[in-house]
Amino acid sequence: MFFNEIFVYQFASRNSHVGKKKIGYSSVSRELTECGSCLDDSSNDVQCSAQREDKSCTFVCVPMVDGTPGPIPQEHYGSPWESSGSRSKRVITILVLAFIFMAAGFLIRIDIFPKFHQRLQREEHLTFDIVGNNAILRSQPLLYRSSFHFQPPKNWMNDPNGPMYYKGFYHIFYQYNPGGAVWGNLTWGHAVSRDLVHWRDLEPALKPDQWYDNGGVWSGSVTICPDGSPIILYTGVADDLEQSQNIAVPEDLSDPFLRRWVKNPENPVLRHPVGIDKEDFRDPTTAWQVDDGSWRILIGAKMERDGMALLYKSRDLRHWELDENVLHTVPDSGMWECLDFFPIAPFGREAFDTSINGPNVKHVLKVSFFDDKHDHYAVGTYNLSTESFSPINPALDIQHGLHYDYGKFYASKSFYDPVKKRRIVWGWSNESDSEAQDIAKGWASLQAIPRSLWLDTALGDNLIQAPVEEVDGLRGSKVSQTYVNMEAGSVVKIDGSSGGQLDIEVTFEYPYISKTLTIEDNGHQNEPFDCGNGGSAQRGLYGPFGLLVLTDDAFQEQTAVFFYISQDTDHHWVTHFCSDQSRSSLLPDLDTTVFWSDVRVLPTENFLSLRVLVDHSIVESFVQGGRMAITSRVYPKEAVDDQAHVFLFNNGTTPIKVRSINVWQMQSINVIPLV
Ligand code: DQQ
Repeated sequence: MFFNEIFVYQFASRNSHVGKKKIGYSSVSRELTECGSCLDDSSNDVQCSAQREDKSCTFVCVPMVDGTPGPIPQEHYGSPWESSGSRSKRVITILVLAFIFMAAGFLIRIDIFPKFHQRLQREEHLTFDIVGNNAILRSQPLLYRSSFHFQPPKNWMNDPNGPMYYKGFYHIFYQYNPGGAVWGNLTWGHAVSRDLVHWRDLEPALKPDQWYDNGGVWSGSVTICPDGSPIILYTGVADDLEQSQNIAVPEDLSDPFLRRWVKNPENPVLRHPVGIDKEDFRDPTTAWQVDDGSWRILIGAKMERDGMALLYKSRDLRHWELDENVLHTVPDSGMWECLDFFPIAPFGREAFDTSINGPNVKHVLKVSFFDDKHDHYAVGTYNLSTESFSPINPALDIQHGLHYDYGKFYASKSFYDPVKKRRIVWGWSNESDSEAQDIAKGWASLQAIPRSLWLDTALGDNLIQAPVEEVDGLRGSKVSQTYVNMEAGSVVKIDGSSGGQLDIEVTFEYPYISKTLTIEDNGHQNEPFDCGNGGSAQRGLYGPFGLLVLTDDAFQEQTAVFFYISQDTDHHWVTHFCSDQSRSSLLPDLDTTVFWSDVRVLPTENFLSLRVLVDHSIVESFVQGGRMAITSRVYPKEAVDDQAHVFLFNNGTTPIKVRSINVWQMQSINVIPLV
């Protein structure tokens, strides 16, 4: 039997060891991995035991040959989870080689660094300076491509995954089918941006290539570890449809694009628990760290028909235990997908990083309901001792009402932007056309404009959403009008506002409503208002009034986004906002749903405000300062580009005053394909 000379090294941090101790057996020692793990490489060949102290790990590994101890095999050091011993050897080798190379370069007067710098500059230039594929000729297949929303150069995309900021770049990953314009073969597409506006699409970060994810690399999140390195947690789907949770880490942390990711050899790190079907266990959240240093994640699940947020605990992000409590559950709500859970400041727009908690901190729980394809949320408190979430306003719990968006916006995912100290949410905007049309277009789905999120302090239980401020930088020429009187049944064209790429802001005066009016005056004869029942063609006392966008001069095609104020059956006047896809196009086979919901208007607010981003096939409306939002997808045939106009309209029977309207032409962004 052979024994190596044996030392145990203790590491205080990634790169510095604090001492070594001779103990008598072959050993491998290791610092804590990025997120505090003592990662054990035990196998049939090597048996290790790990001891985790406060900030360091000690491994004692006994190499096994035919069941007896032997020398440590070299390949044991080769994985991305390598010991710092092998890492430092490699660093020394690289430094020596670099020195020899530089000395040789100096001797033969090769100008190494200027060339290197030129290359870097060219990369930068490539990243953001060339004309993007979205801006090229808008011939038929491109007619409905967006010009300032993110979409990959071709093919199918759905959920946003693991958004983050790393070394000067915003990253977005997304569910992507490299093989076509329909859902399937899911990989993690990947793009980077300096400004959340212009993008460079990269090669997919994760592909289905392991037994546990051969059926698809599904949604997940990124957690930024305390040392700044990111770690992906994602759902893998096996051939037998089992959903499991898995880890991947960057191969090279010095690459700000993080182009290559390595799956953990110990995947899957989480299998579905007893009582949860193998097909109902997915979409891990970003992890958050609590006071004792341990981590938490949520995973979406259902038991029978009850949707729930399963809570898992870990000391190292790799070994997880199911908590006896579920964080939250709603009977009969169906499968919960793509959960998001984050803290929010009680005042102001400045956001908190995901692990912040305390007496003044509120939390947002967002659940994507598989059954109705909407992102429901509630503002509440997270009680760490009971590991539970309770909504501030029980009447606004997850199942009741608040959605990020009442239209086409799903599977959203937020992240904390450390640069501007804000929380940004991305959401998937699916198509309203048919699968056959998507195949003909060669692409399907957009990401909605990234939105900043903060608490609506006036209400305390509601969020405000606004396009990230960087979008304002795309505004070009502008037309404005102020104090426009809209008589009953009138339509006013906004000259100079034609085109398919617009940012529109409009403010209406809230109409005076006499207290003596009855529900009959309102014309609804005790029927509760339903915007789906005729859309903008309904006629009441106060509404519909608003905007027609992507509308041709003959009004054959029009997308109406509008307010409608009506008295409900308990005699309260309620303001509604609707986005009507039903008259948007002369083309067949489109989803013609009218999306709508109530708008919460404070007694002190004597106005109604609306901001609409129009981008060829997407109409994204932010209402009352961002208190609610609705996204529609439309495909006009005639009302395109310079045949697409903007009108103010009032189809109600009471005159309405417009305080102001501003319409900006929007510039196209660059989405540079991988070259
Ligand atoms: N999309 C992913 C799932 C997720 C669903 C698969 C939500 O992980 O639950 O593409 O749209």
